[in-house]
Amino acid sequence: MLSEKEIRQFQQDGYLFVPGLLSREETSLILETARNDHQMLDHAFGVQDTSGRQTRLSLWNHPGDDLFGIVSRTERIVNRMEDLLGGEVYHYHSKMTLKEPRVGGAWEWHQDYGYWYQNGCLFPDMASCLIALDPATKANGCLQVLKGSHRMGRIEHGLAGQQTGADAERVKAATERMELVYCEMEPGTAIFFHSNLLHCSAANTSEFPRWSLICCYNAASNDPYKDSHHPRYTPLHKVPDSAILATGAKMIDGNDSFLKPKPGNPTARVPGSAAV
Ligand SMILES: O=C(O)CCC(=O)C(=O)O
Repeated sequence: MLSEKEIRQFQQDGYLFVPGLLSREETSLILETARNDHQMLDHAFGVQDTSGRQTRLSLWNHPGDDLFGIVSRTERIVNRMEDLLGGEVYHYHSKMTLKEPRVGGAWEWHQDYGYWYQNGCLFPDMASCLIALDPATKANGCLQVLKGSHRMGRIEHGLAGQQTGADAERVKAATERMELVYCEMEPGTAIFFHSNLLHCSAANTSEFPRWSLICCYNAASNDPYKDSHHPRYTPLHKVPDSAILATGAKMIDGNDSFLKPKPGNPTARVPGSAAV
């Protein structure tokens, strides 16, 4: 599915863009379905950044037969993940991030493996596929990555607002030495990124929302040694790429694997919360 060159690029940079991973028709279908999916939206929770602004996300562990579950099981995503991680992968979780106009807060600098390490995953053989549903621009707080930073290995993480951020001294040193890439993306474009890639995003100060679907995977060979709020190895049932349009606007129904913050403590079940 991916060329040797693309795999080498991912290994070198820690990320790979796939323009047009989803067609216009598929992307509009997903965004429209998301905006009307009450179960998904009712499970969304807010996470504050260091300035007190809030960004919202809805997160579920197991992919169902609804449209979002189907997207995360399509061959075009899963086969690419398997090429990048070097073998069978399973679905670790998916999240819809809802960065609303003028209010959507920032995500502090972090590595996803800064959190997932705590869940008993011995190796950073994990990665995410972020699909832009709205146009992602600097103005609406697009993802930012530090090119090649995954090669630093896991960095210590500590509290930053209601989120957990990577050690500030190391982030500063890294930003002085590595290229900062603003991931401006058309709807339907995806970025596959390594779990040790340092990333963040600024607040959304624009008039436009930035919703993204982020599907996260773990290598089957990296089955966590202990239970956590994300699943241990669970076989992933791939579906053909045509399944997205064939499924249509099927909303989430009866998925009991949403992550729920405890009342009064939005991050209680979400260590660090940003990379959850
Ligand atoms: O898309 C974003 O703004 C960042 C999301 C993120 O950092 C994460 O979910 O780990």
